[in-house]
Amino acid sequence: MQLNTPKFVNHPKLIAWVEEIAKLTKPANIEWCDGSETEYNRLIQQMISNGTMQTLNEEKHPGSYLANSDPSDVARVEDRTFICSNNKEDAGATNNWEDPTIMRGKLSKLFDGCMTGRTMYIVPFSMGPLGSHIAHIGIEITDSPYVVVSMRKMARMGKAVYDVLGTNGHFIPCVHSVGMPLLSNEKDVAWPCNKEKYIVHYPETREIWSFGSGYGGNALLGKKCLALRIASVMGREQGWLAEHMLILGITNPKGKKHYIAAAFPSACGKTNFAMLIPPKEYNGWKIETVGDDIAWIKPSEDGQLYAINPEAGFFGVAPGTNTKTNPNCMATLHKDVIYTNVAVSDTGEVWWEGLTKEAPNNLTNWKGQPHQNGEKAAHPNARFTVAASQCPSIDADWENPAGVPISAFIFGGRRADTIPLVSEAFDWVDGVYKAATMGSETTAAAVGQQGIVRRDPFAMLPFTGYNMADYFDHWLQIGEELHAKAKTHGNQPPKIFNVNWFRRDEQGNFIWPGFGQNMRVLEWIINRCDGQANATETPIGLVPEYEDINWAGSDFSIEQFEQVTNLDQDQWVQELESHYALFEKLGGRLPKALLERQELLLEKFKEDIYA
Ligand code: SAT
Ligand code: MN
Repeated sequence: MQLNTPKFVNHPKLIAWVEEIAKLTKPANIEWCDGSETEYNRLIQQMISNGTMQTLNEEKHPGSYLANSDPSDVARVEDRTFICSNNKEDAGATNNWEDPTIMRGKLSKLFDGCMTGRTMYIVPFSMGPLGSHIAHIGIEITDSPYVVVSMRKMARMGKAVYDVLGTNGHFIPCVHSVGMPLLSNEKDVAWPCNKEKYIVHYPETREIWSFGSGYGGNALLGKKCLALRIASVMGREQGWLAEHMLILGITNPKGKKHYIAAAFPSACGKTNFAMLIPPKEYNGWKIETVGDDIAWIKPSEDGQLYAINPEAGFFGVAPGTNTKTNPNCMATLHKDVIYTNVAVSDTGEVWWEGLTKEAPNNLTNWKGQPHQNGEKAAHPNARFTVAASQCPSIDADWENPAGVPISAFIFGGRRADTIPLVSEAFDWVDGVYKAATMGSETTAAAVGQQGIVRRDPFAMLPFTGYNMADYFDHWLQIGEELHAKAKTHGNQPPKIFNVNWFRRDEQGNFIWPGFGQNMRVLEWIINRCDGQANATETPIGLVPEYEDINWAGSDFSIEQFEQVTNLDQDQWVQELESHYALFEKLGGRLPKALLERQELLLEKFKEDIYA
């Protein structure tokens, strides 16, 4: 096997690792990616000729392509995702664990010869601005050209990464294979993948190994695997946070700007919220986008938190996105997009549920078959992959290596009932308790049943690379240090809020209009941070009354407000029981402060509600 190491790679350890992986996986060729446009176009053309991708209407979708996956490979596979720490306890009760020695044995068998007949690509990437002190470099070895072209949009990918790495810089090794050796007499399939899948993390050695899937969350290893699971472990050791959060900037008519970071589970509207356009009555208000999925957050010496978006692109959910729900996103998609699992019309235009009211005639669905009424044309987890720089609302500081200062955290689940539209935590510990016990209905972003409420602490259930109880403790410690420093320097640490855009009426319809109307809640949140809005105390936090929200241009009634904010006794008793169940599952390492909060909550609850 010829390594053909190019001149721009001068890192003996990296070269030795590539050689080792090549020996194991036995590819037919090795390509060191340089991230150039020529390389990108060549790979796209190659995928068009073997049927992985198709071109779209050049006028409507310049530079854009569509890939439809194997129907069995459409989402993250949580039950096949493993945190293989040396000790089981360090992975904790919410992660799948396997002994690292046993897992290495299994994987070495699976990876042995798995790239036969394929090209092995070496993809250098930086999470965070290239060369910035907060960025981390990864090298992904993959046999999927779809992964290569997607990584070029989602991360800073290419030759310049090697300049930063030099001869001995640190990188996180990521190995990915679709797990389908190609024998010389076989014709390749359009989307190779293996029934058997493994998404494996070794937190102590900071390695990622992914086998059998080509889907984004399982295969673009810079994203969930590195920037969340491995980064969360690094953050805990080094005193920072890696979170499943969007980051947005909000400027009021007086020109005062705040940044907020908001955690929602996958497919709960992070991209829409990050690109929100305020209602027209909000003259002079501006929302700008820093990131839509991941935030790396570091405390400063004066008691503030600074956040960066480690990514360079958006891998967003297409269904439901349209010129009303997210005009900024639609504008972002005007060119150079890779679509996955959307439908396409006979004129080469993409379509998904919710893009327009009616599906166009002669539509081909995401499985490549004629679309039938009553069936989904696009997969519910169909995605677009696009460079963040194309977004009209992108913030001027989105690549600032120092990050942006965070004024508030928002946590939101998808809940048909129980959880009110918005509430403010009493203090940091209370906020951590609420985030820790957050529940949300499952979505199509992960394989499995949908619409089931599960506890999704901090929207990080599938993404925390270590023991969840330790993760809560890390948040508590960061808060403690932050408050001490902030006090000394006269700064205000971020406040913590909970939101729920998804309350439904008895007919199952959403009550809150959402999207741009979320601005009204955001304004209340920002005003609370500035000490300029009223709140009423309830057992579960501080909440606005109807008149505390700005309703200019809205016909949302006081009755409807009551419906999205009311606290139902029975539902809350059940809710608290499910908090108990989570805490029981997490066991002995759970911070005492959270158990105390739970007792306090129960007491308050009884006092206020049963009184
Ligand atoms: O598929 S991804 O994990 O990248 C998206 C998501 O589920 O949040
Ligand atoms: Mn996500």
